[in-house]
Amino acid sequence: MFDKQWLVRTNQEKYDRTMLLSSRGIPEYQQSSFLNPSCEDLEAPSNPVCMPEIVERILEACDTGEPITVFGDYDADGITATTILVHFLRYFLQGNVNYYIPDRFTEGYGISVQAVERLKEQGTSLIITVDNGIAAHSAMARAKDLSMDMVITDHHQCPEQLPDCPLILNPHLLGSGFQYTDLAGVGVAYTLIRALGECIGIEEELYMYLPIVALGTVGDCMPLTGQNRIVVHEGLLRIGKEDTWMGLTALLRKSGYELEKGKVLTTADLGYRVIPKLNAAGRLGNAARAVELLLTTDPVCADVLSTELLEENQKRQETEAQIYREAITKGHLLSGEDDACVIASGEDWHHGVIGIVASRLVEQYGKPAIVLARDDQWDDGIIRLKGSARSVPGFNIYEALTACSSFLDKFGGHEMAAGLTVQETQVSKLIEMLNQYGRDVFAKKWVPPHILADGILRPEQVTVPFIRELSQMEPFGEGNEQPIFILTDLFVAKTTMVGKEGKHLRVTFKSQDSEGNTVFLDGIAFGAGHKIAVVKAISSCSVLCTLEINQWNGIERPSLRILDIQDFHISIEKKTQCLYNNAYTTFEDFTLNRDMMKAVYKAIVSFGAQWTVNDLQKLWALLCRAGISCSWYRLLSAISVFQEIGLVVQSAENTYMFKKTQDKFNLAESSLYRALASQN
Ligand SMILES: [Mn+2]
Repeated sequence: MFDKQWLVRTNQEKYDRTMLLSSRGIPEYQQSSFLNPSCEDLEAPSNPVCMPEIVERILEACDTGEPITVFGDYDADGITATTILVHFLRYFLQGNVNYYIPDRFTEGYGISVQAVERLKEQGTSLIITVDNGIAAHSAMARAKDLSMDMVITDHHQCPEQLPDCPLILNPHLLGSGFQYTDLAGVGVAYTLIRALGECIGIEEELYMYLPIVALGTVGDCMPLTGQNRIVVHEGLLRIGKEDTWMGLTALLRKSGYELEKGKVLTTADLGYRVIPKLNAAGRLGNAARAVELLLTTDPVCADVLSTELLEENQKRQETEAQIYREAITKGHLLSGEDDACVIASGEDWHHGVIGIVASRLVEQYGKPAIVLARDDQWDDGIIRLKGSARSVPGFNIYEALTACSSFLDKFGGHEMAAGLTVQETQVSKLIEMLNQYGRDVFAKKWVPPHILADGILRPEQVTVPFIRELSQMEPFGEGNEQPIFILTDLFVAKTTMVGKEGKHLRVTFKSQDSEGNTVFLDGIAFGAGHKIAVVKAISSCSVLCTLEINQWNGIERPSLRILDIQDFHISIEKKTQCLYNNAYTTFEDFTLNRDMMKAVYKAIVSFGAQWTVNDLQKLWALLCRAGISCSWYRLLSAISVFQEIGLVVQSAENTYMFKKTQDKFNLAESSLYRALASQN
């Protein structure tokens, strides 16, 4: 709270859904189909160019009872893709089908030569990959040697040289024929099913797969636009409504979700309740259990397996919490405060959860994180560490690792997430090299912490009908985020701590509508209970929030989900162009200048050499009493600037020291100062 710059997409005061959608790049003539997603608008499954050959090969195999193996992956996308294809081939085509999910630890991602050989021994003569295969050159070559056929269906970026396979279905393939390219692995598998269904004259029956397609699409964080929006919208409507997928229903019920009439699940329900449990199967053990759960038609089996996955997820959370606690302690944390990335390492940390721990470290420290664990898969006597990296926008971790490749044994991934293997003796060089990369990146472009908002609203615009109108834009998620608004001219009327141990903060705001009537708005800030004293002390403020409808005693009222608060009024008259994102504007109150820096400096000097986070409020009050309009944002940013140029150092957790110096200091050495000052 208070430490992020707010940017807004538009500054028009009158705000409606049409304008909102237009500003998000959806022109007015497309808005009606966007707001009413329908299966009728799904792309023709016959579009992909090699679909006829693929369909023919699969139908032939099913007709003759040829053994087919669906080769999947151990994440939610791979699990759901495997599920729907196996189900369809068995149920509608009576195919002789089994499936194979590689082991995360012994085999890793994708189909390997060894797996192909094993399948050959088992009698398989046709392999269909889902959610993998586009880089399986050697596996494909081996399959050919063994006179097995392979159909590759995948949604990952294509390598320059493709596997020697005539039957490839991948929307990213140049000239693939797919019109929509952002499908998940399960979306590609569903396209194949629809093409097969078309051939045998079934269409609407295939809507039964939509809940599972939705699950994988959300699980893989695909943008919820175009086709994905249709399948997720339609899938959510159908979950628990029909008599199918009892394993999914069992999982939902046991996760505390009541599938009552008329209630529609959201992507967040899938994201929090279901997907982690499917993923947990493969993180700690065998992912095939998740496929079995989704496929089962036996209530006992659904009960047993859903309980098992819940327990696995519990175990995963405990392991993760344990590793996280260790990761932030001295012995394990290898990087220092000034390093570009957070790097932690542990002997026996579980490889299945280090990626999640890395994500938590990114949240905690606000910079890229790499978590390393001992890798025992080598027998050359050299100690190696296997790691998972997660990043922040603006720091391309794949590019960064590429710059470090001479110190790495293995690495791969993309902008925001990557994996790597490094020799223990090379870790310090890796840190040094990442710092170099970080300096280069930030020298080019420094982006201060910020939040993007869709628009500014007057308090009286926050009404139940308006929020209902916005909810037609659901499902929200990647590529279609829930709208975020700035509300200004508010006053804090009441604050209370709520929830377990007062974890959350409930705030009531007071304002006036354009006719001068008093308006009250309720909001909640999750995880901000400890900020109560600070929020109580401010009076006039602005809020950045999403909007929700709260039902209480049968009465519906708008409710703000507070993402951030500032202790000043945002005013359109004081807008200023955002320098690092020119589609957005920001406001003068989010800038710094020399006079402000001087004032904060003087206040710090008079306060004393050392202070804790709790003293910040006194510091802030000191400035207010001196008549300086120093907002919390400016105070915190000024301290960050002083930290950056070495005037302030963090001496312990939550404790800061002011370093007295005779030298003149140069504010321009701080990239944060440069970014915030140049916006004046
Ligand atoms: Mn995938």
